[in-house]
Amino acid sequence: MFEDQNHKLKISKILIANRGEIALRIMRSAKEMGIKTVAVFSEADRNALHVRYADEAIFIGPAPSNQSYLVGEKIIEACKLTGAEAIHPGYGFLSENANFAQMVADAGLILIGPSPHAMEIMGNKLSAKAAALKYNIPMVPGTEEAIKDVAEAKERAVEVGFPILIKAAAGGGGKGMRIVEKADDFEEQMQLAVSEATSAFGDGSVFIERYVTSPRHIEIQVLGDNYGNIVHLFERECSVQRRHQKVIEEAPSAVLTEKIRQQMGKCAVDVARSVNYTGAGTVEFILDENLDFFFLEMNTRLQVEHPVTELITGIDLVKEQIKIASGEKLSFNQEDLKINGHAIELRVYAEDPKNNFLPDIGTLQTYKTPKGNGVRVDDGFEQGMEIPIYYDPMIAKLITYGKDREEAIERMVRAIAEYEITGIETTLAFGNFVMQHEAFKTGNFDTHFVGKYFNADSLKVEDETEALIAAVIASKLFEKKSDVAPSAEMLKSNSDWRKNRLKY
Ligand code: MV4
Repeated sequence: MFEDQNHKLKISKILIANRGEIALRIMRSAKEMGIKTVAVFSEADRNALHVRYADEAIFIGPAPSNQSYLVGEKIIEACKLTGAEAIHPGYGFLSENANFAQMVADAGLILIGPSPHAMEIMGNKLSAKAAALKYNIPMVPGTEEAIKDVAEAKERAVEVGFPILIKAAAGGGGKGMRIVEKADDFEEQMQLAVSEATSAFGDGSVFIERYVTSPRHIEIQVLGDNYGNIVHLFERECSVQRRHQKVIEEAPSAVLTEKIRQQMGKCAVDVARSVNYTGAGTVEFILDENLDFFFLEMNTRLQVEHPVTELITGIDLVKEQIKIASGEKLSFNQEDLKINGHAIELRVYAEDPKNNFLPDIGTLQTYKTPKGNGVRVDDGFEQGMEIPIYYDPMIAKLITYGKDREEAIERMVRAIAEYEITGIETTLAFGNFVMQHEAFKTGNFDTHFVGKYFNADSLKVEDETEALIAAVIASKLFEKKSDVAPSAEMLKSNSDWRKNRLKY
């Protein structure tokens, strides 16, 4: 590390404290910037792509992440061994751990992310809301502090109006949430919520909010530098999710007006400002049927779905993170940022949508990614590799871009059809179902989309229809004794038929 003439701290080597697609994603931007990369890997990842892509790689322990990717001391030790000056934590693992952020600073290293203080405040929903109160940010009515007295809380619940939602202050991703329909159920649900929060987070603090029954989940990407400049990079719509696991995200949202977009963007910047936020972050809102929005929480990391924002803004978020951590000023202001076109991301999970999304592990016998105009695939595997059971079941992110939403959807349908994965079940067919669904196509959906419209039969019917169409075409061609009649070989499976159908 040295200071150049402009007194900017330059980073020459970054350690990526992560694995899979996000480790590769980060290394690619580092490489473009002329920065050397260090991978870390567990026993399960000896042959992983992120290890081969990096300039150097350090073994950090057994497969279970609590003995490898989650051990801060091992990560810092790997920096010392290799001379890496900075750490990019990616998402998950140590990325939102304020203690780790402090350890990194104490070791004289740079964490590519916000300050330990910002992480700590935003790591708790109550302190996050308290910080945001400094500004005029719309929030769902409820309690502003952790509930100590159940009777008092019940009075407040009656005031706010049922249904209400009990939330764990330390929670994330919907864990520890309980809906209470009526006052009679309050005490019981309260007890359950506290014990759930205690066992899940070691912190039984809960609070209540009015339950917004059919919200859309919309989040705003922000970037802040070390000189007080904070901008937003518009919204991502993340309503298509299943049990708090996002499956499809897009930017921009099909429903925001320019006015609401500006208001939400300003609120997001204010939330970030309330903790002097630096780096990339995401401010999460829910939006109700009247297009009223409410601040929920802030995620202090680079998110899985960041590519859709990159595609519509032309900004490389990882490069910006690195530049900010190096002490550079943001090179653009809010007025420089514009939305161009539309992007959609499908998370390709090793899960079987025909079988209640049961995780499906195994070997990628065939793995061929789609290509062509407007298609980006962020992945971390190749054909022949095994999906380890120890980590997140996401294999890849398929991202399409178009001049407008319709074109992005059409490209997604085409790219899904081109994507060939055998050996494991994936959420590709589920993605196709969503893309073809009227509610999705018209933009008329909320967080209940999956529960409302999808069941295992949704895909089986599609399979049968395809098989039927194939059979009808085959028999017609056979009747005509056409010399282009498909052979038995061509018809033996759906995927073979799919590959060959363009020929007739
Ligand atoms: C809510 C809500 C309705 N009303 N809060 C779920 C995850 C966490 N980040 C916040 N969540 C919600 N909070 C109030 N007052 C509905 C949800 C919610 C949700 C939010 C975003 C994305 C998907 C969701 C699915 C179910 C519930």
